Amino acid sequence: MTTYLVTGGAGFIGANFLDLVVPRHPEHRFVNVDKLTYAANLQSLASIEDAPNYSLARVDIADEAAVAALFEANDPDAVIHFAAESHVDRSILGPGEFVRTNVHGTYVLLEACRKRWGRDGGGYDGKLFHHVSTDEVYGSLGPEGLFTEETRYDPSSPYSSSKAASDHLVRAWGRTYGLPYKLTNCSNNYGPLQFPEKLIPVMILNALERKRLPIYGKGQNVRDWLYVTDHCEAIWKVVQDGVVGETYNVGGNNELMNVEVVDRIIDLVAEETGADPDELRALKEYVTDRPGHDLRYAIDASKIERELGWTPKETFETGLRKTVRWYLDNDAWIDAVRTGAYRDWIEQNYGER
Ligand code: NAD
Ligand code: TDX
Repeated sequence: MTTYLVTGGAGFIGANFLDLVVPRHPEHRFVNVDKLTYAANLQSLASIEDAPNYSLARVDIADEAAVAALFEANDPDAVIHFAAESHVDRSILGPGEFVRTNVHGTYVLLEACRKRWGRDGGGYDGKLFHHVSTDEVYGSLGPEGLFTEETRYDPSSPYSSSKAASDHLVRAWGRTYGLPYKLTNCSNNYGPLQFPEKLIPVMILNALERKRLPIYGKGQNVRDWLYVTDHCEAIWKVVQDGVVGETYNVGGNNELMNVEVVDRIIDLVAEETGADPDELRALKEYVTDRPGHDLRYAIDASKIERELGWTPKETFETGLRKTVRWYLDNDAWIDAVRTGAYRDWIEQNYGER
């Protein structure tokens, strides 16, 4: 039996990950370590909350004493580290929490692993720190080229620079203390359970409610979209079969301009609900651009494909249809995330654009 501490397991990707691996691996124990911030939703974990190999620990990863007690109580073999402040626009309006959780929180976890597993503990044999990171650490591409694992770091936003810092800490703990680590840097995820502050759920829910569809700048920025379960399968594959000390880029080979994404959402919402697509198209509104807005992200995922045999299963068409259907079918989940704090955020972010 392996005990995995899965940080940030009540968020979008973490919950999809637990939903996939907990039922599939009754022989392992999964402890979800989550502070339960605005981005968490326990309803996302309804299908596994009673599983005998699953438990939840409400812990702030930046709290050294709480993390030490967590390690003492659970004696983990591996950490799969999803927990982060993840939204670029929030990082622009309030960067402090991003440094605290993403940088200091990662440091606290690394130190907890070093103390428990390192020279003073039982040793690093069979132990693993898997760090879940983003392609945004590489900065912005022009019209040509792809990010490889060798691309120089050049982050633009407080979010991406905090993730870049955390990547550097993980590699430094590997080189200096011998901590066994693996890293994945993934492109934009979409799918069920994504908090409605990110592009795709904002556009789906606004289209359903006939609210304006706010497109930053000219809408020409390009992102590489990957369905969330494809990302989760990639992480599990790297955790199981990846080489310690290696980094794997994960992407969907699926580059689209933001306006193209919005147009596809409009078509699908119209198709699924019988709405008039022209009425939905009229909701599109070009608003003030994001400061420091990266133009284009694109991933070369050939290393994980070649070395570990991972490829995405969903196309953007199949994945986006599933996603639209999921938001149509899950009113209770949507109501649960739309607290007063959510409404304040919408007002703050979009109010003056
Ligand atoms: P999310 O914002 O949906 O969820 C983050 C989770 O972390 C939440 O459950 C939150 O409660 C928890 N958390 C935040 N601060 C914490 C703290 N101090 N202690 C403990 N838990 C805390 O994020 P997501 O989109 O699921 O992203 C998960 C990870 O994947 C992040 O590390 C992110 O950088 C990375 N990533 C995300 C994407 C994407 O497109 N969403 C792409 C590539 C990489
Ligand atoms: O209302 C919007 N209008 C708009 O035009 C929003 C919310 C976004 N956008 C644009 C900005 C980006 O070019 O859409 C694109 C995608 O925006 P986000 O969904 O905020 O994602 P992004 O900034 O690309 O970052 C995401 O992918 C990489 C995640 O939030 C990160 O956690 C991940 O690391």
